[in-house]
Amino acid sequence: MFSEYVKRKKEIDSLIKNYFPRNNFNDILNYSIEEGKRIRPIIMLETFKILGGKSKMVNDYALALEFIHNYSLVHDDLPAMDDDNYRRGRESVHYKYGEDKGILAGDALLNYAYELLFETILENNDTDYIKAAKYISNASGKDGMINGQILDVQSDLNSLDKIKEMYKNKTCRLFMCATTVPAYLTHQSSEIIQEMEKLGYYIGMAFQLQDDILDLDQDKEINKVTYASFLDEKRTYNDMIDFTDKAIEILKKYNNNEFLIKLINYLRNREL
Ligand code: GRG
Repeated sequence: MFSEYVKRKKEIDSLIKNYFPRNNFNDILNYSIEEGKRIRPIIMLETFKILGGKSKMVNDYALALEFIHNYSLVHDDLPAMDDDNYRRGRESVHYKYGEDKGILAGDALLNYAYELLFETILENNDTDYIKAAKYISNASGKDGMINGQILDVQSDLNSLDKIKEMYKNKTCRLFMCATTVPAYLTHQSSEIIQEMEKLGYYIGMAFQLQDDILDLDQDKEINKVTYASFLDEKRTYNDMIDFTDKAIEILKKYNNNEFLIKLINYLRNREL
């Protein structure tokens, strides 16, 4: 990890640490949101800066996005989904606290994310803030991330196009929130909004392909269909580099892009 990334991660961690006041169920929620890499909120805060945003209310959108991401991981680990007993190097939420608590913790994080967004919107009377929140709800819902999960569990991933469609929804949509919400919050034109959507898509694809490469041996053992197991490591790596190049090409049009370009270069070499 490079030092500016560590600094920004610490900033997000300090917003998140013991976020929910301690009680039995809140302790489970705090456990659910600990230890992540915080990539999505970091990208959101940085894109906001690049687009000239100043207000602290972006923090609520960044936290809401991280909570939604964490809910998706808690539910993805459940026995009915991926059935994983470990995540982030420790016991997954349902394995530690029971399946019922895993379901409820995910539900609570999802609902709380919207409570946070409504609070911010109530304090700032601005249509673009509502559009930003709607963008997140669409990206996370049945036509976004949940659709990606449906495509994944349906198990008919017999073409690269189908795999790409699944990744676009399951992984990229939240990255697209990280780059597009700041465009709404800073009142950008529809051209810039679309460019930020592309940026998030390219970063998300690169991130997912890197994930595939890192998990390739393990995925082959369990016959899991991924971009990398469907093609091969070399072609997946080349495509991953193409996606990062496309993301960097967009960023080069903007000032103050140094950190995000460095982060993308870091992600393409990451080992975790
Ligand atoms: C709503 C039930 C339900 C599932 C949603 C998105 C999703 C489907 C499940 C998450 C599992 C998964 C492997 C998603 C692909 C995206 C991805 C690589 C997530 C891991 O993101 P990181 O590495 O996680 O940023 P950390 O732990 O660092 O926060």
